[in-house]
Amino acid sequence: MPRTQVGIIGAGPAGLVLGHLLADAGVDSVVLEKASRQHIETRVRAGLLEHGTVELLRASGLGERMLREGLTHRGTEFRVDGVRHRIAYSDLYGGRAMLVYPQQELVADLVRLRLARGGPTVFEAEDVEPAGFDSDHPALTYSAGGVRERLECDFIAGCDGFHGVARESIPAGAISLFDQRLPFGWLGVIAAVPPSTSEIIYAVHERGFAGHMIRTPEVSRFYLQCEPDEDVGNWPDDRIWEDLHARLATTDGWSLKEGPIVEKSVSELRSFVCEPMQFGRLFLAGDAAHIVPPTGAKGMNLAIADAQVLAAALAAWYRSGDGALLDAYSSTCLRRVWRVQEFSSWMSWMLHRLPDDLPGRAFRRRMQQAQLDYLCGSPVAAASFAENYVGIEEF
Ligand code: RFL
Repeated sequence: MPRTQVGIIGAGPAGLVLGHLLADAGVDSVVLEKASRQHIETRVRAGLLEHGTVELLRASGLGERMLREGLTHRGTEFRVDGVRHRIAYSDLYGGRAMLVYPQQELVADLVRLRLARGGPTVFEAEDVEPAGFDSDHPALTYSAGGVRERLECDFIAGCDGFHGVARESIPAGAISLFDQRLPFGWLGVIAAVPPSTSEIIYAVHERGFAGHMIRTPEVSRFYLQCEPDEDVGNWPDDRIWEDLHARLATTDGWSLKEGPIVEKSVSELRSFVCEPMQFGRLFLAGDAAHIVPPTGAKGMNLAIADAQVLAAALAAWYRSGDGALLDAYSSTCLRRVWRVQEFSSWMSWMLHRLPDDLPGRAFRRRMQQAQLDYLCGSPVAAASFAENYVGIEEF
């Protein structure tokens, strides 16, 4: 019967970083991934890495290409009705910077390094089923190449994202789910054109929020606020460019470069947390346990932070049999998770056009204005933003 110490479901940032950190501590793992290697290495998602995430990847030798090719960022721009306000977050937070590096490139690096180290990894693992995690003998069953396999392990790490099986397999009464859907959607657009900015832009406009993110020197990422259930067919390329031009326009002659749109998709803005992030010997990490609205660019960073906490706890257990860190895993992670939820929610409510039928809309509208005035006018408010955006070290 195949056996490993930690069975990891999912080869996203959480599962792959966990596998590496465990290997560093001499703990074996097997990663079971539903999708193909090619699929996960080309799936476009996040791109902004907190200072702490970068330092972790650097220290564990996982960030060699990231450090070479990633783009260092030290400030961001809030564009309010055409007027620019730059927040130099690096200066406001001890010189710490952010790094722009596409998630799929990081995943590709982590897979390549894992395979080079001989880390067992099964791609296209179908019908993964966690079992026995309420006992000392958990197991994962799955199908590979049409054959049903069973993998015995000491622990299961559910790193299989929001739609995975791990959280679903926990008895409903054993966890509490906190779910909040925001009345905003994002049309995400990727265009094959160099960015028109050297720093990320968050634009507040009467038509709705617009974001100009950066991925690589050749490719630009844009977001346009839309309805949460918007049909992407409502957004032909011409309309996208027209709205980007309008919402990102400035009073000082800045211009937007256009190029071929290579991808567009709609996602709703949603907050979700599962408490606790553990049941028996099954531990949830990353999007499997929580998702945040993308506004604060935190999801991948939280996933990697969970992996770091879980790896340290498992390493301690294998080293000395001490389960204290494992017992504290959920509460340790949730402290950071809720801080990030609050920050991401605050940013989301501040930056989006409020739906016409939102109760108390007129009052909320004035609250938004007051928040923006404070953020753009007060160094103390800007410093608080900087600490949260770059990632609070102590959490
Ligand atoms: P992932 O990356 O979803 O990986 C989970 C993996 O598990 C696999 N899987 C299964 N494997 C086996 N059996 C099953 N039954 C399985 N079910 C699923 C999946 O195929 C997948 O490979 O979760 P992880 O590791 O927790 O990482 C989380 C991040 O991917 C996510 O939080 C971020 O992408 C969120 N996010 C952003 N985060 C940031 O930190 N900065 C950003 O700028 C940022 N921008 C974004 C984002 C997410 C977006 N989406 C998904 C809407 C922008 C967008 C558009």
